[in-house]
Amino acid sequence: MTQPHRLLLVNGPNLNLLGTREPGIYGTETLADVERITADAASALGYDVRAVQSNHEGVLIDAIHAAREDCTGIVINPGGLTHTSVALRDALTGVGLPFAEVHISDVYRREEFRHFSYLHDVATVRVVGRGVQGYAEAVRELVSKL
Ligand code: CA2
Repeated sequence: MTQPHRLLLVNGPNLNLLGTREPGIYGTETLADVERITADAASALGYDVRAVQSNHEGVLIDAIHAAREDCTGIVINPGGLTHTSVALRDALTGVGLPFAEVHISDVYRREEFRHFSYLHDVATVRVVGRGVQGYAEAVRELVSKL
């Protein structure tokens, strides 16, 4: 069987608020912009993207499980779950797909509680503090390793 040329893009809690508040930290682009930037970067490399955003951990975990069927990699910004969720880590390691962890802001220049990531040692690629263009960088770095 030929490999699917598809990436799953996962955005976690509160990222639906992008572009509406905190522009000094997250910029002025919206979630729709993030999804377009990611899809354009993927398309240039012959990949399409299925995008999911949810404020509910279980919805994210179900989407990650479903990616086993038809995706070759995952680009994920887990939002605040980065710093709290063993369950999200277990979902990502459980499906075994290579994944890129993205953070729009430079979490290492923010509060101490944002410095730890439950994904840091299992992510294939990490892009931190590069703004929303970091999603495009993540696609390119991830695809280069697939
Ligand atoms: O820098 C990132 O991308 C984060 O993953 C964003 C999370 C934060 O908890 C992480 O520490 C770093 C928060 C996403 C919330 O996004 C908002 C966007 C606009 C307004 C309010 C929240």
